[in-house]
Amino acid sequence: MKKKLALLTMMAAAVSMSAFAVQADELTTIGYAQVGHESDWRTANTQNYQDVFSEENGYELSFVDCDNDNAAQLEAVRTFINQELDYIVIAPIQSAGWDTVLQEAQDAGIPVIIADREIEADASLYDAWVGTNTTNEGITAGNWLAEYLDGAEANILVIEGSVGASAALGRTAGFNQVAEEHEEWKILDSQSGDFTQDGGQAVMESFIKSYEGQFNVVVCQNDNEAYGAMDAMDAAGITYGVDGDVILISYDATHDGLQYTLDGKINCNVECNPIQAETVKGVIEKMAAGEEYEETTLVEDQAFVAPGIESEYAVTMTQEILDGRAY
Ligand code: GYE
Repeated sequence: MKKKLALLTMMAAAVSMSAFAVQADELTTIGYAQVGHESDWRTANTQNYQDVFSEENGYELSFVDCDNDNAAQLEAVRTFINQELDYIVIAPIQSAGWDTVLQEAQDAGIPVIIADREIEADASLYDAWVGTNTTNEGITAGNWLAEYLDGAEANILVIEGSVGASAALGRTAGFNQVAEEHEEWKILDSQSGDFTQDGGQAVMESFIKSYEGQFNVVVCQNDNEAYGAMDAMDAAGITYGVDGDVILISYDATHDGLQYTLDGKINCNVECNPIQAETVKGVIEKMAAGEEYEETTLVEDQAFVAPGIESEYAVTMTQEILDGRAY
């Protein structure tokens, strides 16, 4: 009896293995060259891709954390090409330098979707783009500040994101576009904090050494930089937020960033939505079915302000809003 049972068990295993093998063959292979792990935003974005491009959803995700290393990202894309994956998704660390590797992917017949950030490459070199308009985010931050200051003077310090990243370039360009309309504003300095908390703290410490007592606005191009700037200002006894001497503006509107906004520590937080994988999956599914698909999909953003602030450009934070956030 035991022998028969063993034989039946082996046969069942063989059937399930062959079924698995068939299933494995049917999985759509996706290469995702991710910027890195520099921020809470990035963590949320990575988790979103891992949740959406799962085996149970019919995908095999080859995920590479490129650790904000541009050479590593180009190498990851070339590896995807050599592995002949079905689709390649790139969240580009840098805006520049993509033409050659995109041509290689196109020559290999592998569709490429650029996600999150933008690149300086002809649109004919990739198949679709899904991301946010960071220039508009900068304009929103500037418009809110103008509304909040209502003609008052501003001496502004800016902690920029990673050098060469479209998210930093866009937010800087958008904010500066509004700043140019206000002769009562002066941008005292603008330096990169690499989208990290350590970077934000180091730049803020340097700013305090150079400009203590001269500034009343700090703009951080993401929440993690804002946390670092807050630590530096706390250490220097500089107050910020709705009850402080310094107006603090941040971007990303991640959970903790919105908690600080709800608490009045951050005056205005301009959202940049990291939940983009479902949209990318929708584009890929249309490509696979040979259907028309959107070559450009803008992920909607909004802005939030601390309680007590009413704004044409932003929503006033509440606990209910915070509790309802996806990230
Ligand atoms: O603002 C930042 C992340 O590319 C929009 O990169 C993204 C930016 C985001 O590190 O937190």
